[in-house]
Amino acid sequence: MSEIFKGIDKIRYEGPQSKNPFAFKFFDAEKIVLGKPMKEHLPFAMAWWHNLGAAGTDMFGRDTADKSFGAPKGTMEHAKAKVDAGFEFMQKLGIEYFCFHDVDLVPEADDMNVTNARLNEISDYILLKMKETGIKCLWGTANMFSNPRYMNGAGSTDSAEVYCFAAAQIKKALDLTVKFGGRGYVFWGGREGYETLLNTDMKFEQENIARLMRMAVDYGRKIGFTGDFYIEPKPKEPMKHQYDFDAATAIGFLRQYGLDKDFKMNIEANHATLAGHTFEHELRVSAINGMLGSIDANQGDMLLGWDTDEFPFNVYDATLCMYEVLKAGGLTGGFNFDAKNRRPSNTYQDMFEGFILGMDTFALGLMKAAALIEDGRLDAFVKEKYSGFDSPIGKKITSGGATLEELAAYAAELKDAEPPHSGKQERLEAILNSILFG
Ligand code: XLS
Ligand code: NI
Ligand code: NI
Repeated sequence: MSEIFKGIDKIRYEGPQSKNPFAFKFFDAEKIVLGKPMKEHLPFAMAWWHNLGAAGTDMFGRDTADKSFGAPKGTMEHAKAKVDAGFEFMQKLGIEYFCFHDVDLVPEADDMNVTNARLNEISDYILLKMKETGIKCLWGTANMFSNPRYMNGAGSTDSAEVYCFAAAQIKKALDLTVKFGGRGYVFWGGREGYETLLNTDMKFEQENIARLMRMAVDYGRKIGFTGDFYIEPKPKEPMKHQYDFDAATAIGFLRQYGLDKDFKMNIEANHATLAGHTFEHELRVSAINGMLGSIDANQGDMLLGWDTDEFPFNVYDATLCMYEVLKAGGLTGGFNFDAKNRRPSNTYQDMFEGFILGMDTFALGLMKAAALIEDGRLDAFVKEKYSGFDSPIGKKITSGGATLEELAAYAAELKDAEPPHSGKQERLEAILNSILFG
């Protein structure tokens, strides 16, 4: 097999002063941060669909990039060329994981049995490459949103037959995930939502989605899948309203249907902002509920209202993300770059530079978040902020032993409460800046 990305060698760490576009400035895999090498804090993954598939087609124009990798598109030869390209790419960047949808791997046939036979063939080939290189699978998923049969939903469809096809795809994608030893299995419900309530039985649809997830858990556990199932929340796009709106909504859904022991969240930065939240908000909500699983590391554009899937370069966001991750004790999953080059960035070099940018941004975020924790001023402020609850009356409240009557009597005795404490937001933001740029 010949080299595909000719002229690009293994990407190495050269340090912040380097002007070499094909070197890491901040990601230094073996560098120890808070007692662990960077690469263990940051298990990066390549998204098969964007990196090996997306070639620039948008609503207004065709491909701008050549992702044929020397083979005609829509053939098994091309599917194999993508495997070769993907593994060469990951090896050159030192990326240890990949994520995939079933239909990212092979061209989908009209007959599902043919698609499945193709999946068997390609997964044998991928497995070989995995053994050869030591590269692992972060998570797998089934694409239940592109095929027109899912226009009314997959788990939320109005057709029992379509529902069976969704089940069949999940079954196969789980087989593949287990075959690859994947750490997780993702549900992203792109078509699980509605356009108008006038034609929608929301309760019926949500119950059916839960049944499908339950069947997936039962089957997965039966075939030896020990990893986590993930919901990847997103409020909208392609549907006007998607049921897994945000982490809080998805967690409530999982608890309602008894799925919370098997599922965690896969939080995507750009989905958080579409939901009107910050990335760190979604991470905190997941973490305090014990459900922070994995991350789709990308970045949106606040001037645009859709999922632009950009490579992350915003160091503030990456720092605040890594602050949440470190405080939560790390991820059980990893950092999947669910990101693609901008349409005019259409060369092989751009593919590498996108990942270098993203990996360096998260490496910076990790180091800055570690510095914030070591500095301790933010933690100390938050601790002090609630210290009024260390008083006898405060302890009575937090231990759950207080009654309304008692507290009302206490307030009546005081006549007036102490003056409210300053939130000191500006001081804390200044600390953040001094750690980032000091
Ligand atoms: C789309 C989602 C998708 C999932 C996997 O917005 O981010 O790419 O990560 O189906
Ligand atoms: Ni995603
Ligand atoms: Ni997305």
